[in-house]
Amino acid sequence: MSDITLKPLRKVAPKVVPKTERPRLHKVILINDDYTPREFVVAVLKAEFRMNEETAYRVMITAHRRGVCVVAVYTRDVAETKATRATEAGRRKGYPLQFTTEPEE
Ligand code: TYC
Repeated sequence: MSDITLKPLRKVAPKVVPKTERPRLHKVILINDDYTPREFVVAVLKAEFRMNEETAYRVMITAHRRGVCVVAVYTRDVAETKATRATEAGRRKGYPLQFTTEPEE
C-alpha cells in the first residue's frame, strides 16, 4: 500500500461570464423651421446621412409637414457627431436648421 498523501482538491471559483449588453441607440431628429430651403435640407441629409435623393426628400417633407422626423439611429457618439455636423452645415449658411438626438426607449 502506498502512503502518498494527496492534498485535498482546492475548490475553484466558477468562471464569471461577463454580460455584454448592447449599447443603447440614439435617434437623430430633424426639426422643421420656416427659413431653411427644402433643397438645402435634402442636400445635408444626403451628405451627412448617406441618403439617396428620394429618401432624403421623404425625410425632409415629413419634418416639414409634421414638425419633426426621425432621420436614423446610431450609438450615442455617432448620433451626436452627425447631429452637430448637420446643424453646423446649416449655421455656416446662416440657416436655423436643427438636428437633435434622443435615446431610444
Ligand atoms: N419648412 C422649410 C421651408 O418651407 C423646409 C424645411 C423642411 C426646413 C424640413 C427644415 O427640417 C426642415 N423652406
